[in-house]
Amino acid sequence: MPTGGAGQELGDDVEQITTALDTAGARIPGEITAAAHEDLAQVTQRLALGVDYTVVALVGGTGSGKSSLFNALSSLQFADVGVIRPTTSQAAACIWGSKATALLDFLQVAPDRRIQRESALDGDAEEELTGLVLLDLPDHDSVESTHAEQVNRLLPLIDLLIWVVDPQKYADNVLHEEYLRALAARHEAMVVVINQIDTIPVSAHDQVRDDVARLLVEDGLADVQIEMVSARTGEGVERLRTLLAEVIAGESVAARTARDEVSAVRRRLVGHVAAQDPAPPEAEAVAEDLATASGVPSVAESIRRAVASPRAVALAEVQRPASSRTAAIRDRWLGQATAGLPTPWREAVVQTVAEEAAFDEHVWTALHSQALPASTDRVAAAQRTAGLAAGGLGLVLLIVGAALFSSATAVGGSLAGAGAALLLVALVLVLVARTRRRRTAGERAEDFLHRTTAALTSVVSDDLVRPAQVPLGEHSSARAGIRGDAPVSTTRG
Ligand SMILES: Nc1nc2c(ncn2[C@@H]2O[C@H](COP(=O)(O)OP(=O)(O)O)[C@@H](O)[C@H]2O)c(=O)[nH]1
Ligand SMILES: [Mg+2]
Repeated sequence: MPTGGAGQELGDDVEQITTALDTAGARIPGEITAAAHEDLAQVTQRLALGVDYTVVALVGGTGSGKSSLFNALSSLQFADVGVIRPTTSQAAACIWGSKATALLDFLQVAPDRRIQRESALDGDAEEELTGLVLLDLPDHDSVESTHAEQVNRLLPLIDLLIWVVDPQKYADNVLHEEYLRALAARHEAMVVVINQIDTIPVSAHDQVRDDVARLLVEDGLADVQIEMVSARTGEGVERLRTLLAEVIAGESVAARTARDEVSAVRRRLVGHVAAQDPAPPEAEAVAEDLATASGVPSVAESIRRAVASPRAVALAEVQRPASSRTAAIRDRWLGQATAGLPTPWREAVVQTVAEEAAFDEHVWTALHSQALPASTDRVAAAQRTAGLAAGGLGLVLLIVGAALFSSATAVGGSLAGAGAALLLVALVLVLVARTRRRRTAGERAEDFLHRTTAALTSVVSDDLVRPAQVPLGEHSSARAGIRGDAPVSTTRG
């Protein structure tokens, strides 16, 4: 098989879909998977024959000049021409550029009926025909049942059917042959070649062509191209070779068929994966919902107020959320984590995450195990106590100093001064204590909120997110493989 090209690409496609089916496993119904494998096996078979060839077959009645044309097109004297043997009972093949062994084996062309056109010897002249497999088929009027079978194998692989007629007998052996009509009906890429035009006068050419065209129209083959050639003189052979080169430049029927089969397999599978990969919410977001449901924000607020206050205030406690609340939060997460998934995939996700009761228990354990902080800042409390004491003492000194002022001015003045200074110190201490309490309050509330949310996040992570990642990841790669947007794993070349 030639490397690269459509064959390599389609082989990668088959591998990609096969891997996707393996990944999906039972999440795609067994009969669907089995049918897909069967279709892919057929594609593989096609690929084994090679899809980068262009198969051109010469058909027509005995003596029309198929074998002669085969020789003219290949510039070889390989096919048996009628003068030596009246009919060709065995197919012959000329191959340009490769051996096409599997293909010719499949078509039951005997090894000694194959000839290879070595492009190396021919140079550029034959380059444009590389990949061509030209077949000289057994004469259809000598066809036995074994040959009919050969033709049936061949038909789906033919890229161009060259129907050879001669100017004398075209009317009876072209269009009134059941066999040829059947061939034509099943083949859209066809050209009718009127051979042996050297045997009729040039003046009769148009007449013959018009007659054949009319008969083709009558048979519903109006679009078929007509070429006039002479295998003997070589007239028109070059035009035919140009036509072959054009067919070769396009994609082969086998490649197109394999591609269609691959697309059909993809189409049948695509409904068994989601159109989009679900995007479950982050664990942090779910943890915040759980925290709200358990009153965590109000507990944090009560911590802030209690610690900030100089008086002793009792802290609020975390409430166990109603199990219906945790169940609803779990359900909502599951809904988003399985959005658009076909049932078997959704069930796979549902089965892998923690059950309602377990989740509810884990949430409570996480909440419960978060210790509440102390409601007072000791340093701030001490600062405040010292401040109040200094304030009291300062006040006493001020009063005593004021009382002594008239009798002992100097002593009274100093006492009052000291008292005023102490009051100032007291004020500073009380203010420092208040600032410290507020800062500590903020820190402790924040810390509690943070610890609790982190604990809840790991519950959500352990119970929901992480377990679901397995089936969701498998779905994602199966989906990509089925749709054909997964990166190709094999190395090319
Ligand atoms: N004059 C002339 N004779 C031809 C031409 N092509 C084939 N023949 C002859 O027609 C006879 C049958 O040719 P052959 O190639 O064996 O036809 P086949 O039975 O279709 O394979 C042979 O005697 C050929 O020499 C042609 O273009 N001109
Ligand atoms: Mg022949």
